[in-house]
Amino acid sequence: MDITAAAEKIRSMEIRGASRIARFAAEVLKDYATRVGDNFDEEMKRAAQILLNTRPTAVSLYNAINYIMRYKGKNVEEKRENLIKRAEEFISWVESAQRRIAEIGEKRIKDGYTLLTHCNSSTAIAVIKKAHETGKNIKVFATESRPRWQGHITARQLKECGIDVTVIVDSAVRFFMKEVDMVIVGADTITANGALINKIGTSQIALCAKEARVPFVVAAETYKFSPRTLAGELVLIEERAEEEVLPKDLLSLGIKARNPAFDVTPRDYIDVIITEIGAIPPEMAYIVIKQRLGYEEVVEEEMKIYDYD
Ligand code: RUB
Repeated sequence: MDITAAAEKIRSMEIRGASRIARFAAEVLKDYATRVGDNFDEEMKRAAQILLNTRPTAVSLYNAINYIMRYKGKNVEEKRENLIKRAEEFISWVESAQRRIAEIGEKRIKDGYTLLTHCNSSTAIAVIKKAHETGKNIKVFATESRPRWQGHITARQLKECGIDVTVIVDSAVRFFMKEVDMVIVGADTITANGALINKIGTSQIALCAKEARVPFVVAAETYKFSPRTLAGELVLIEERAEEEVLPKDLLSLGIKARNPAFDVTPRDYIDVIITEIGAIPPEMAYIVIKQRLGYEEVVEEEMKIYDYD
């Protein structure tokens, strides 16, 4: 696939959700590597940069690209082979991590639980599905997740598995929280200090959960942890077009809209992060980044190569 077309699929949210975006980028780079000629390094770097400039918030994209772009080889053929191998390794990391998270996470869900989830997280859904498959009788509240209605995708996916699911408007979370036993959401990024960046509205849900003493659980693969934040960088929150929020007739009156796609939930609101290496407290984010993501290599070398626009 043409790199610009692939990037557009991510930008337009045809491909969306942090895991899917990362996996898609890995597949695109792998495919591109099979077609690049002599200018291998320059061409691959250019492709990586185009993909990186699509959506700035989910660090999974950055981590996927960094993992793959650390290919080595003495000549173009060796480099190509190594890049393809690394892309395949990353893709199997995505698959196996989600399976493991589902196994670990489902243990937190008791028979008869009512869960609440926000947006459409394939990782959170994997946990919920696993609990259902192990025979637990569960109900799920899925928030609409305005303005892009990802909650409808979640509701459909859960219903297709035979799970009892009820869609609620985003502003009804506090109203229903007293009926909820556990909140489970995915992650776009986990920062070095254990904060969660996820779909806009997540932090309000965490606030309501804390008030009602309902556990707030995050399902996140270790490639959602951000080495850049360990180097002191702040996560850039994507702000999308006004048109996603307001119809044209209102915009034409000069009414403005703001449309941040994500927000930050401080670590004090998070009970546990379910990763493929275990159910960890958010305070462990620093260790995950140091040990799992090759912090020194990523931050001190590659961070100089890739810049967001
Ligand atoms: C998706 C979103 C999801 C995370 C995790 O936002 O916030 O909760 O990406 O998803 P958008 P997953 O729809 O704007 O991409 O667990 O599938 O990686």
